[in-house]
Amino acid sequence: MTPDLPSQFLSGVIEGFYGPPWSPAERCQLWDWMVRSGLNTYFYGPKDDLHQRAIWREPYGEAGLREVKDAVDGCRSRGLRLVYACSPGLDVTYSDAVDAQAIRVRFTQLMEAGVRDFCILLDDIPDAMRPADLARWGSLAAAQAAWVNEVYQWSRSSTRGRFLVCPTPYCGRMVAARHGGEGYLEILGRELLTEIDIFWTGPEIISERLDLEPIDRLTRILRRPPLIWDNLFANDYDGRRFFCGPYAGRPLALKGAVRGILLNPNTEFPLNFVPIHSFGDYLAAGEGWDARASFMAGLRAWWPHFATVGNPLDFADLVTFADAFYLPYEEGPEADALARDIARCLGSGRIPDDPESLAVRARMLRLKEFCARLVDLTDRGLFHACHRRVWELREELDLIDRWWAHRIDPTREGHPFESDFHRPKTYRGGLVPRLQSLLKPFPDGHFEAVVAGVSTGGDS
Ligand code: GDL
Repeated sequence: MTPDLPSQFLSGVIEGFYGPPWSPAERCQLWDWMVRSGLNTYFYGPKDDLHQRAIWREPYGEAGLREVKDAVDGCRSRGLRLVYACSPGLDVTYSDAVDAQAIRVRFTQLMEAGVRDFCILLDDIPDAMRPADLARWGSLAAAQAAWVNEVYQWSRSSTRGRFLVCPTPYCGRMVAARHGGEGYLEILGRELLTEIDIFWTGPEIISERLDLEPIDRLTRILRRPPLIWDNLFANDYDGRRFFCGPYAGRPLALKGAVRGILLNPNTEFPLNFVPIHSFGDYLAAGEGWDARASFMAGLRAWWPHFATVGNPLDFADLVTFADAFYLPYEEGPEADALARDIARCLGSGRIPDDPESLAVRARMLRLKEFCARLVDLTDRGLFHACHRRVWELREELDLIDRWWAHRIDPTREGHPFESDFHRPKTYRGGLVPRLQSLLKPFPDGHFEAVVAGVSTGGDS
């Protein structure tokens, strides 16, 4: 068997979000997109496949196993590496021989189905230790390193594939908060066999930037370069957004500083077209990375998916629309400029009926109309994937437009503004907005309680 050392740079996509896993058909589509973009690795680890976490000890049944085999065949026929994950961390006892046997049984089942590359995910678990583990190892990192080493070494008699682990603290903020215990990364780096790849999401779970200096420091601590689990485009944590912007905030030199980069993207599969396209551009780029140019190229390639059963849409409107769902830390320039211009018109206190303001209103209406027209997409999967977010954007634009009409109508002067279509409780109703109104977040990350409309810093 050819040794498969961590020399290959892993580039690919992680199915590793919370929420409904992708369908077999979506995975086939993904692999085709990956091949076209020059990516080499598909990682299977959806949090809500019950066999991943909740019932990790139970072997897959017939239907589950068929999906595994389809994934093996689908990846193999396209020359892609398939990494299969298991997340035992919620209730594993590292010192329990029965649990050690359970992971071997699971991996044996997967090997028999043709899987060669594995991952043990220990993210998103409490860092409390069972007394037996504490007595034997003294720290969570030592217990996990011993456990993973053991499984890794056992697996070597059957596979030379890559072996990955996601640590319990997997970003800078968690380490700073001592999640996983004091010295977690140092112990893991020292005790985990160096062939095993260690995931890292950057300074944050959702990292705006991945800079070289912290990665170099981490490499020294881990005694190997990390493998990046990139949540830039993940949206499982935010029901109102998706992200179809470019791969941004990562210097090209990052590619030479890590063992690989895998994207854990939007839960709604069809919305990942531009992110994967742009990531492919980034991987291929030799020097000079223009994220916006890559975004525009990705949008042009995505454009055929916006064919409709009626009059064709306008590409310029797609740019504004995609800018509205760009990246977690920024809107794209067109949407950003539109939001600023609308805010200026609404906030000036004067009647917004001058030509400049009316031009802003016209731009806003174009975006609203584009949202409304998406119902005509022939790609129904794409329409369904973005429908709820698009509905919400359209409603907000519609409300502002009604306000605008009210303001410039001399017959309404002095009357309060109301909308027939945005009524109390059916519009922005429910428990979530009520709760959201109680704690106000500030840009620096702190929150203040809001008491009867006034925010208070509590003790301060
Ligand atoms: C996480 C989870 C991931 C989830 C993402 C975004 C890792 C290693 N784990 O913390 O499954 O999709 O946040 O919510 O990132």
